[in-house]
Amino acid sequence: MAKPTGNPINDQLLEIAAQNNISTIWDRFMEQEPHCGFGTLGVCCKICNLGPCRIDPFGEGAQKGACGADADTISARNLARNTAGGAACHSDHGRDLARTLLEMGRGHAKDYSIKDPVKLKKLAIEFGLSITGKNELKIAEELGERILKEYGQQEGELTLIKRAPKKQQEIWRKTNVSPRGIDIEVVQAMSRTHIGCDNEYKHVLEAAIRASLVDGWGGSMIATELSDILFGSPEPIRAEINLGVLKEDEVNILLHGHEPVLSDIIVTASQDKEIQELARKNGAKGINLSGICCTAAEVLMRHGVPMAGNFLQQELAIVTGAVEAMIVDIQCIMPSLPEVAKHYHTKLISTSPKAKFAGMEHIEFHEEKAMEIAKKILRIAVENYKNRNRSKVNIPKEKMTLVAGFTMENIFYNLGGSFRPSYRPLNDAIISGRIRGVAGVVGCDNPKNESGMCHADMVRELIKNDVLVVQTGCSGGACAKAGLLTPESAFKFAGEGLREICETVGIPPVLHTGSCVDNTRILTACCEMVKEGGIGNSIDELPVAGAAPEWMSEKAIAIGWYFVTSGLLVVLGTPLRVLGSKNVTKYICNEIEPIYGGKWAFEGDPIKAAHLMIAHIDKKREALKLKPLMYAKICSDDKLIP
Ligand code: BF8
Repeated sequence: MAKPTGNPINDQLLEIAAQNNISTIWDRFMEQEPHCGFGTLGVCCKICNLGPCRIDPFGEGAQKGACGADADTISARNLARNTAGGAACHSDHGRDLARTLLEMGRGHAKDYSIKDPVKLKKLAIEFGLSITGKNELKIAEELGERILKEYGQQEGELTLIKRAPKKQQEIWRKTNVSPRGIDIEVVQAMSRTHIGCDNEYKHVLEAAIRASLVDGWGGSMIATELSDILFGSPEPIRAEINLGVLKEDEVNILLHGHEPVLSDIIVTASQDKEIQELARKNGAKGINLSGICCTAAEVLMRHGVPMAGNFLQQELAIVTGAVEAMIVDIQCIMPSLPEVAKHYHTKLISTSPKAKFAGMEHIEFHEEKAMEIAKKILRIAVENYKNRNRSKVNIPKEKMTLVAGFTMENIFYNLGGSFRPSYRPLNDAIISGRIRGVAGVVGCDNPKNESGMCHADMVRELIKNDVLVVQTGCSGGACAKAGLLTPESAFKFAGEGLREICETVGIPPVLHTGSCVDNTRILTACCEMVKEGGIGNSIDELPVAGAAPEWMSEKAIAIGWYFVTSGLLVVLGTPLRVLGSKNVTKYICNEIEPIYGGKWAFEGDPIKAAHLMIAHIDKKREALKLKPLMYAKICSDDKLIP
């Protein structure tokens, strides 16, 4: 059986899985141990068929691959390809939303509508469109076309780069990384890293940086904006999280993946009278939707749909025996799910033209027939309720409440600017020393760690030290399960200064801002903090830091890169696979800071990692000559003096 995960609910379900001979991610992870040292250090090259080649990190064996590539070239190329993979995923997500907007504007996707017309118009103007005399559909059509053009743009600069402070834009131009279009930078990261192409490691990493910038200031930012326009800009909302949200007497349907184009329609379709009636006819009291992974964050923030679990809990959700259907689209969906589902009645339905899974039923989703397809899928789920084997049902009792739905816009109001929306209250709280600074804690959960414990430990340490935390993705889920995402948690866990702010405004000390593409909300919030003034003229001057304590996906690498090159320190719980090259490690963890203002750091202990961030925030406060902290705390490298 898998080793204990540090999370009692997971352990309880893992025991049931073991009794039934069901292999889970923890078992397969252990089978892989010890992990290949060459791969871990980034010095295994599989790019061409001269190899695979590997460099001896101890300097005794081969120091060059068959083509002559050394550890610097190999690890830089691997990292650039990972970054391109992550950027491609997020950017394709944004592209699909642009296509949905376009099809809706053309009248072909009638089940969608504009939910945030103010944002639609604002974004259209930002993209240089004239909106005078045009109705919303026309604007949507033109904006969809305009954004899709930006994907294929060959020269110039991305439109949304202009949101960044001037200094960041100048740095990117000066270092030749300002992205021209979205697709070109991803393609070029791949072409430059082909055998015998770009070999000088810093130059190879330039391709990685460009690809990451098209993610942060392109594809992901577009995905966030268009999701708000099409599905509604989130508002703070109270909801529930953890596998305890599954219900004994209702049809449990899990929405898993990333793109809200299908999941949002499923939420509407599930309220349809005919579907509800069908549920009752099949013996259920109703339909209980809940989410896994970032799709969960999308429907949680907009509809209050509970979040069943994070990435690591997707198999365990099926092991509860109470799930009638899991509907998946793209990203972070384990190929193992059909094997787990064989032991239960759960139907697995894949829906994206981009992703099929051996052993899953595929019902392809198309925007033109959104509602029809959503209802078809729901009927399958509902009719499966009668097949539930009660003797196999083990729904854990544990669930937690959370408040989610914070955005760059509504934070204006939540931080006390009700009459004059403004970041002033936040900046003033930082200037006066009530809040020390802001930390973005984001990313996946990983069996290398203890099921989300690293996130919670790190975040508790940060808020204890008056650092306001913003979160996305599975990290937000992990901290919600630890009870950190309620206003009440400020009383229990926050330092005195942060607690005062949270009490006054009624917000949690940890703000959930959505899915992984919504990390761009953190970028835009940083831009607003700079604009408001008093805490720096560029992102790299802000007392802000980022972390992904349990990262695992390529998307996390792309996200980390765009934060680093936008000026922030990013601390990872496990290192990027570059340690086999001293030069690449030194470059990305040190030498890059004077160029871009940010850098990478690797620290496995979440408390020490929190203190790296606090020390960084303090360094920025000092440079800005801000007032001492109101409730003085001095941070040394490894210890806080209260
Ligand atoms: O995009 S945090 S495990 S679900 S990659 Fe995946 Fe990581 Fe979760 Fe969402 Ni993000």
